Amino acid sequence: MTFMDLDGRAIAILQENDRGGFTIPTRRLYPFQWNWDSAFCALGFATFDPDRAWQEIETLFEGQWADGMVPHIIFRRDDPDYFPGPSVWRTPAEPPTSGYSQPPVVATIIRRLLREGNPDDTRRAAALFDKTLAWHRWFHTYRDPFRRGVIGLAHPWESGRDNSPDWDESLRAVAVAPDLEPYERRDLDHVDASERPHKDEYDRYLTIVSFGRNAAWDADTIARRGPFLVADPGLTFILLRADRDLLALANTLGRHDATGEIEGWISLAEAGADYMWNEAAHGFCARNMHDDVISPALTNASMLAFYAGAGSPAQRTRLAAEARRIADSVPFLMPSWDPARSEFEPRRYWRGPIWCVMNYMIADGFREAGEDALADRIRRDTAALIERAGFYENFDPTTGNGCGGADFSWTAAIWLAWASPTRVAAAA
Ligand code: 9WN
Repeated sequence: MTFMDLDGRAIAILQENDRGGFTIPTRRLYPFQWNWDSAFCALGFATFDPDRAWQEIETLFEGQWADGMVPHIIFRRDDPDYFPGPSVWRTPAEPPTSGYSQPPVVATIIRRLLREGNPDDTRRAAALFDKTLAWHRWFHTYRDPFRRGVIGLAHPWESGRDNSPDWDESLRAVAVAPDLEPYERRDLDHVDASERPHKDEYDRYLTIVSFGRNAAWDADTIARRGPFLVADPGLTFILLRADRDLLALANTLGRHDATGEIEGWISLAEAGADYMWNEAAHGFCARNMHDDVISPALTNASMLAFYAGAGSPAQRTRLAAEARRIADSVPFLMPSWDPARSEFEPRRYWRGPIWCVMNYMIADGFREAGEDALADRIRRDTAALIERAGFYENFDPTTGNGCGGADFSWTAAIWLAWASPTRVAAAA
């Protein structure tokens, strides 16, 4: 396929996965609206249907809870292809949703839509401002309960990096509920088991869900007394970057009433990043917020320090050196776990494979930090992976083969918005 053919195919994927105002990530495997997937889809739609881009974010906020949280899945209706569906979550939400959130990339994406859009977009951004502010406040309140300036996840699904070895030790410490309801996974009907989490992990995922259900999904109880709270470089750095973009939006939109609160969050996070610094790994790593045990290795989320503008110059120099080491060790960047580690599995999701959305954010950060060679390599690799394998959910960094679901919405969106050579030419 030529680049133009791939552009056309990417548009077709977004249109085929459009369910009327919102987009599913891929057929069958993920048949609902997912939080950060939708935000990235908006970037793709913006390249050919700007109105539809805004609508994607507006429908995402239809799922927002009264306490400000924007859930990681909006179900709207049940679908036998996915487990666990709304009957397992039993949240009090309408439309039915899950009970955890996902990385808040929305403010950053709204800012980009506004920058590249037309004057009427200001009205749509203004209408989304308070909702986004409330969601950020929810993260700072309920996912940083000890006011450390880092954001913890209450469930691996909240990180968006569900099966990362970052959670292994904290997850092992979760005792599987003896009264766990029997369940049947559906993901294994659609994707090979070698690319998905093990049963041990699913038992614990569902045990954590049952804690939330038994706590009637009270955010304070979940954060303070729940079985799992791990500070995540991914959530922390994505929120720090999103806070900076929300602050810029507040200034553009004349919302000076909000700037003091957002500036406070930014200062806290800039100071808090040190909590996740792992001297042995030369980077920022996940850390259990109850027992302070730190994860041993770098991930693609560690590399988001540049995107967030976090870390001292010395820390950033060491982290960039690690990125170059990893770049020399695999044909394609950026693996989701350090390939030098024994836990590295190039095809099992979040334990090695590459995600285009992570690459987009990491490269953006490297570019802003003046690390142009790394930024260029990541963009070239992303384009090459899609050209060779197609629009897969994720990719094996050792072979470039596609893994997980096919015809994947956010992969198509990232192609259109950033990786396609036609996009690079248009932006030049
Ligand atoms: C659970 C939809 C989602 C992504 C996540 C990714 C995967 C779901 C799952 O798919 O998670 O949320 O069932 O595996 O890990 O990042 O948003 O694409």
